[in-house]
Amino acid sequence: MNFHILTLFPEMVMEGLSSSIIGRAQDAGVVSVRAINIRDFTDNKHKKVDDYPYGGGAGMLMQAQPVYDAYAYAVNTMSTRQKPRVIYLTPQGSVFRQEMAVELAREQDLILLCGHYEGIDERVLEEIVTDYISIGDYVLTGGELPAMVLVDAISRMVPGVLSNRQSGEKESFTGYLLEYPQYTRPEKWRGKKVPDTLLSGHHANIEKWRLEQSLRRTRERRPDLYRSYEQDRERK
Ligand code: 58G
Repeated sequence: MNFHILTLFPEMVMEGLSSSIIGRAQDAGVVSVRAINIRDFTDNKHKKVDDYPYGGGAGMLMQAQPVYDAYAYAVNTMSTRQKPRVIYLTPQGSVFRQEMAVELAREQDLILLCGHYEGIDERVLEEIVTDYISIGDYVLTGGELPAMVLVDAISRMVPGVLSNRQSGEKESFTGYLLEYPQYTRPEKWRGKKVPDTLLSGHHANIEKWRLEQSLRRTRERRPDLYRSYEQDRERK
């Protein structure tokens, strides 16, 4: 999986994705992340990339020209010949979900477009964007954090990024349910014991306990997900 991130803050995304599991996946060559600085592509002699919105209103907009030229550079320097999907991170997109991470992990290349200021001139978006994605219903100062969220969530669904033991497969099957609570040593901490079932070694009982916990936790914390889970079961 090759990510190409179009941004005004290349150091921010490269640093954020260089540690831990995603950093290791890059070292291993399973994932690559390249940040392309939109400012490097402006035709403006003062390196300006923004201007006032027609019709008035607050703030500035990123101009079409540098965004388009950065995009063209990304496509022309990619190994694949096919046209890649281009994701614009915006509060006006579809809210990102695990199933989308699974689907996007099958692509060979993805271009992520990060906006700043009050957004980007609509004409270049119409020209290049294939998917509008939001990471949640709030507004941020830039698309970089959402882009990093996508790179992380998509990368961990790419074969070879997680070890077999931590494999991301299960999530996609369990689908609508939250994870059960987990415990590690010591057996007793501040007077609180690890639940007996988990110490019993009785695997069928452990599975049953975990499912019950997942159901209760989902019902209490995410009633919306719980309803989807129930509806999904009714259909089967
Ligand atoms: C309104 C304000 C429209 C993604 C800003 C567009 C990006 C939140 C998300 C913007 C983002 C999210 C400029 C800054 C997009 C542009 C960017 N904020 N919820 N802000 O995924």
